[in-house]
Amino acid sequence: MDVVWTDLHRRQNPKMEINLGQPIPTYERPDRAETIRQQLETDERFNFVGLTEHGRSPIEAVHALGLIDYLESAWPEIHRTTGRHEFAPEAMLHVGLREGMSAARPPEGAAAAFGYWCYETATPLVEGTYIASRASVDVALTAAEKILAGAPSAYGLCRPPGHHAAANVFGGFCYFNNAAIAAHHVASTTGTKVTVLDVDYHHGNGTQQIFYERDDVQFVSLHGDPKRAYPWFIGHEDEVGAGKGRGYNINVAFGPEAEDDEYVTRLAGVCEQIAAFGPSMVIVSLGVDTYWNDPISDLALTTDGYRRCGEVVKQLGIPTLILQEGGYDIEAIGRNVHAWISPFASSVLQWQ
Ligand code: SP5
Ligand code: ZN
Repeated sequence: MDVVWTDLHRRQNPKMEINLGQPIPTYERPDRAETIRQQLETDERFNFVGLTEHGRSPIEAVHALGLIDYLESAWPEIHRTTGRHEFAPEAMLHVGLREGMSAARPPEGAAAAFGYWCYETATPLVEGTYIASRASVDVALTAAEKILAGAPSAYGLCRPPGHHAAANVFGGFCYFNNAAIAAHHVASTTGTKVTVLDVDYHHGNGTQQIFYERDDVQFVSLHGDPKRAYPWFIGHEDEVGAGKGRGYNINVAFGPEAEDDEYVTRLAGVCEQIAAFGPSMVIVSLGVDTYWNDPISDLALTTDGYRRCGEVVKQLGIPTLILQEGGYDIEAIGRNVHAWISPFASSVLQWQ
């Protein structure tokens, strides 16, 4: 199986995030991707390939032009006006701020405009954020094209992750929504249906928002209940899609400490809904922050549980694109990703 990889991810190297009001070392670090790469390199079934550049247009089909322009151009001005090497927003556009009034306009200065395009504090800009984020999208699109060319599966080692980035706003370690951009690219270029299956611990709020009113892209997310987990305000089970998208958004919210058996059972359940939808491709937003020892999450999956998850999704028999999202126990992230994608690497099953 092809693994799409780039070392440009290393350009995304912020030092901090704000946690409970205090700066702490960020959990979203370059060694996450390096550890996954090293683990997969030990298995000769994985074939590492570089990215193909796809330009801005697949991103423009999903995200606001203003958001893309902001990420492309803000850094030099922020660096010049603040002197900082890393920058996070001061004020963010809260829904109540202009209640009953016309929509807000972005302020002129790039530092102040940060809070117009970003909704939280753990997603800073550094000099290389844009180039790394663009490369992460290209990793996803390059892997998608392996499948469009006939491969039964491919893995894109995306970093930074993407699933918290909505059409008009970024956050949650994510800048561009890699999985959503790949899903729209596949659905729009082939005219077929696509499912995004998000198994990161955190609800894929950005992907849900982007496809909420669409019936050609089904979004399925399994995650910690937003009653107690980031992103807090979205991801409830009664969010089922709207307009012609009604019925094509499926949320499964877990209580704390859910273990392999419960998780695999509920994953198998949603796989029946995926099979009923009948997509030409399943795009997995793969987070392994559901691991029992993850430092920021509270589910209790094991490495063998990830292998079982991969088996269940593979049993669908649908071409599957797997894209990396979260996972913050860096000691375990390599073997957990390896366990999840391993069933797809087995050529014996691929040709059945
Ligand atoms: C892609 C992805 O996994 N993004 C996750 C972003 C989560 N950011 C905020 C998490 C807040 C967790 N606070 C718990 C701290 C436990 N020490
Ligand atoms: Zn996550």
